[in-house]
Amino acid sequence: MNWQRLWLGFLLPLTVSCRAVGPGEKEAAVDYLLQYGYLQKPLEGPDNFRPEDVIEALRAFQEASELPVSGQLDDATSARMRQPRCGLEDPFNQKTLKYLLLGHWRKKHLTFRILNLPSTLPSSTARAALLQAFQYWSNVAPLTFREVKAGWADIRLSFHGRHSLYCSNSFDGPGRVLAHADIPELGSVHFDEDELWTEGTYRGVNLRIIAAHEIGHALGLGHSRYTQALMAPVYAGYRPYFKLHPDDVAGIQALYGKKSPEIEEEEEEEDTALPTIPLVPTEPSPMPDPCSSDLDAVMLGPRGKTYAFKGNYVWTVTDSGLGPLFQVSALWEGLPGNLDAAVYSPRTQWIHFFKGDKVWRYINFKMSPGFPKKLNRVGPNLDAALYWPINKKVFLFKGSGYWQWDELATTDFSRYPKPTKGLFTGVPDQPSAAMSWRDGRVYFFKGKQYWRLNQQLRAEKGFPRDIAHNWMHCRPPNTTASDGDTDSSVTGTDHAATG
Ligand SMILES: [Ca+2]
Ligand SMILES: [Ca+2]
Ligand SMILES: [Zn+2]
Ligand SMILES: [Zn+2]
Repeated sequence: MNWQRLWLGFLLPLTVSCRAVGPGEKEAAVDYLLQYGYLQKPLEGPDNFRPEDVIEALRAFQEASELPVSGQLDDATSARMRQPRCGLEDPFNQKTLKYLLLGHWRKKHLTFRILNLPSTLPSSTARAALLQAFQYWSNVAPLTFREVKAGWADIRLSFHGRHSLYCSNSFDGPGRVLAHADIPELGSVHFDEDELWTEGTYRGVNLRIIAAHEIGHALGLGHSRYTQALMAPVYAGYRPYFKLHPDDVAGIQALYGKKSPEIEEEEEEEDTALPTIPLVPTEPSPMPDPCSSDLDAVMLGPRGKTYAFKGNYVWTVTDSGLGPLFQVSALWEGLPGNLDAAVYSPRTQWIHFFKGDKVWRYINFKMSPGFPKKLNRVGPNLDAALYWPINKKVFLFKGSGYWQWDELATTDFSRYPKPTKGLFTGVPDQPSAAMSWRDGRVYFFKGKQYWRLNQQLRAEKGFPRDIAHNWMHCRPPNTTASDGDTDSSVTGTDHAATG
């Protein structure tokens, strides 16, 4: 790393703000600041960043990069942005100069699997580099990593390129983004197959160091503001005598504690005593029955597809019947099951999924960089979400209140939540799901029933009705043949015919 930093150090006094910056370079810088979380989408849409916001973002980036803080796009700043780096965001909004924690595993004995290797290294060298990468962490924290050659593993390492069937984040060819990883307890660690992966040389990109960095993410560490830490976002180059920075060690020990020799021995005994325990990926969850389940979330997705979510499963609802049940994570990689809410916005093409205090963003089935994020400005554990095409806003519901969110503006949430009943008349508190549908109506779902709202957002007469019968194409319950049922069969054709 050091020659690069030295080079920058020499360069700085000579070139700071001496040269006019071309428009292309400025755009690239804004893209970079956006991509890595220094700059947020502005009020007026994607093209108009307020100059003061860009300056502020540049200052934050320069501060985090240990560059002179000018707020100007000088040569040193541009050069820094061109350096190869990790694909994860730098959420450096806090001022503490300390490791950042993103989550942790609830166990200390983890398995890993190497799914493929780079073509640029002999496979034994590449494997040794990856194994060594795990060791940096197990040397300082009470963690063990056991390789498995088949089946599920907690941490899965693989190389992919610009396009990948199984990863929602594509890579960008040689240079720039080198690798990315999921935070706990997801476990994907991906390397850009277009890099020149090397070991023991200053040429190319050192596989061992980058793997150790990405495994750090997989274990729950975020980016460090110490540019010399392993967890710094920018690749600092090959170091023959590489070791963890004190900030890396403090970070992993904050998550998993310090390594103590006695604990290690105990754990090894445990491991040998139970060698044949099958590895279960996640707690198996029962497949829901669309005819008898309530729903976690519903969404009118891209291309007018209606999705219903329950537990770990999702299925589509069409006029002619239901699609097959898929694991949620099989369609949206990296997304957990048991969601709180889901909403697709035709305005931005963004799909937002909510669960607990987190939000995930996807475009189609690709997760956007930097997600999931923490839900800071609206309450956690939302009930439901919908997009309302009339005002092009996203509505988030919890309990008896709602937040109205403009996806492309910095919304002032200080006056929210507002009472749901003030805007949506006749709908239940704590809805289990909600959406605007193809017929232009808003639907609320709760338990086994749903409500349809008219253009004035009032629940229509004759509702609630039966979800299973009218949406899930289930036979009406044969126990009762009340007016409710005759009404339902009308709605069944009603909502099906309009699509
Ligand atoms: Ca790359
Ligand atoms: Ca829900
Ligand atoms: Zn990183
Ligand atoms: Zn990937």
